Order: sequence, then C-alpha cells, then structure tokens
Amino acid sequence: MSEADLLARFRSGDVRALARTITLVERRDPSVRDLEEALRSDASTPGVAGFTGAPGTGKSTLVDAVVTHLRGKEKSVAVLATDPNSPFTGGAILGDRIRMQRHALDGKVFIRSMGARGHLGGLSLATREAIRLLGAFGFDEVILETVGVGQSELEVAAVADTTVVVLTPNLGDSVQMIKAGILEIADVFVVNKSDLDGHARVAAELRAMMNLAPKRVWKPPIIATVATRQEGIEQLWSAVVAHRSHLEASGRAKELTEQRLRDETAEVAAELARRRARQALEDDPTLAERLLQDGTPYRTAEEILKRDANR
Ligand SMILES: Nc1nc2c(ncn2[C@@H]2O[C@H](COP(=O)(O)OP(=O)(O)OP(=O)(O)O)[C@@H](O)[C@H]2O)c(=O)[nH]1
Ligand SMILES: [Mg+2]
Repeated sequence: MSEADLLARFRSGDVRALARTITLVERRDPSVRDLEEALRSDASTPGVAGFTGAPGTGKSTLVDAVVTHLRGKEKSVAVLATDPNSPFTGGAILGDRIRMQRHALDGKVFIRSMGARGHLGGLSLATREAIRLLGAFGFDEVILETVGVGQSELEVAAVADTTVVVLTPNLGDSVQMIKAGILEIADVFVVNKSDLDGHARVAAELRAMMNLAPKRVWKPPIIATVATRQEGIEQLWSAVVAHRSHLEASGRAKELTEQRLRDETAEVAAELARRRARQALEDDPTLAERLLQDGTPYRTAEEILKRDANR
C-alpha cells in the first residue's frame, strides 16, 4: 500500500489503515513521518488514562468494564495494551483480546497491544505517537494497560494524563508490596476484587501510607471495584474525570504538555543519533577499526555527531 493510499484510507476511517500505521510507529519506521505530518491538522487530543498494577490484579477486566461504561456514554475508546515482556508484538494480544472480545464488533472500540523493539524508552515514544494517531482518527478516549513490572509503570505515568494503580486484596500485593515510587505516580488507586476478603484492610493501609508520604496538591482517591461485576466503575471514571479537571484548573495540564514535548524531543533526538552512529560504524570500516583498536566510544561518538553536524 502506498503512503498516499494509507493516508486516504486512514482519513476515510479505515481501521486497518490505523492498525497498519501504528505498526509502522511500533517498528520505529521513519516512513510514517510524512503521513503524521499530513494528519497533523486532523489532530485532536484524546483523554489518556493509564492502568498499571501487578500481574493478575484485573487490569484487563477493569479496562473492559471502563470501555463498557464509556460506550454507554457514546464515547469512542481505544485501548493500547503494552507488554514490557514482549519486545515486539505486531498487534497480537491473545489473553487480552479474548477478555475484551465483547467489544470486538464495536466500530467505536479499538484494541491492540504495543511493543517496541530496541532500546528502553522506545515503547513510550511509540505509545505517544500512537496516541496522536488515535486522536487524529477521532477517538475520544485512550486507555493504556501495562503490567507493572520493571520500569513500565513509570513509562505509562510519563505518557498518561491520569495514572490508575490497581491493587487487590489477595496475591500478597497489598501495601507492603507496593514498589517505591508508586505513590508518586498514582493519581487514582483502585482496590479491585473488592468482593474478596481483606479489601478494607488494603484501603486502610494505603491511606496510612499516603498520610506518611509528602503531601501532594492532588490527593489520590481510593476506589473499590469488582471489575467482573461492573461495580465501582462509575466511581472510578468519575475519579479519573475529577483528576483531569484538577490538571486543567491548576495549570498542571499545560505544564505537563510542555514538559512532555521537551522530553519527547530529547528522546527522539537520542533515537536519531543512535541510528546514525550505528550506520556510521557500519558504513565506515576505518572508523569501526579505529574504535576497536583505541577502545574509545566517547571520542568516536563525538566524532560521528560532529560529522553529522557538518553534513
Ligand atoms: N474475584 C474477582 N476476580 C476478578 C475481578 N476482576 C478480575 N478478576 C479475575 O482476575 C483474573 C485476572 O484478571 P485480568 O483482567 O486478566 O488481570 P490483568 O491485571 O489484566 O492480568 P495481566 O494482564 O496478566 O497482568 C481473571 O481471572 C479475572 O476474572 C474482581 O473484581 N473480582
Ligand atoms: Mg491484562
């Protein structure tokens, strides 16, 4: 498919064209740049809520319930499930796809997983681009789901407007298990599986922990849900909306936008420089040979960057 075809199909609302474009973004394929440039005028900014939490806490079930809630309000929703354990997915999401299958035939719901080949941070770059594409396609809301392992929840928090941290009464992932840093990134806490014993204790422990932490202007609410029964979902979404309003009213939304554009620019610059350095070492055997002999990556890197600047 040519780029012009892809653009025309994207604009006509063809979901396959959207999926194809996201795949290009995921592969960090530079050919998508022109298309994005062409789509810039279509861009509208969707609301972005990120859901993170330990494996099995019920994130996908919750997201599915939230999608149902939003569809009840006539909102269109895109779900991006990012899996830090699978470096490149090409859109396959097995388990999640099955769980969210009741929305499969709904044209106003788009679900896919994202991975990113290559370096750390590649996923958040790809996610940011995908969110812009989803906005251009016309989605009102974007929901991110990521398993809270490694640095993934920090990456989600860096991209989402509102970060929802999901806990449960069981699994021993109660408050003792909360990773350092999670208090700072959570805008809303959810105690899912509140049909199980111990949910009140988790909420109480969480409250106690928040009281010890440095005060924030926004105090993250704690919402009890039973995702499998669609319980607490309205309250959960109200909390997300309240947080959004807080960001707008406090001027934080504007700050975040600015800061994120700067961060993204720096990350993209790093990505481009990395690509050029690899290319230079491949194209220039003398340079590569000298690097090997001298063992001086810093000097070689500087030389490559200088060369680029002079081109
Ligand atoms: N009892 C109970 N079980 C739930 C609830 N929500 C989800 N579950 C169950 O918990 C299990 C895990 O749910 P998922 O939605 O796959 O959890 P997840 O956090 O997306 O899992 P990963 O993506 O693998 O990290 C499933 O068997 C769900 O049916 C709930 O509110 N109560
Ligand atoms: Mg899941």
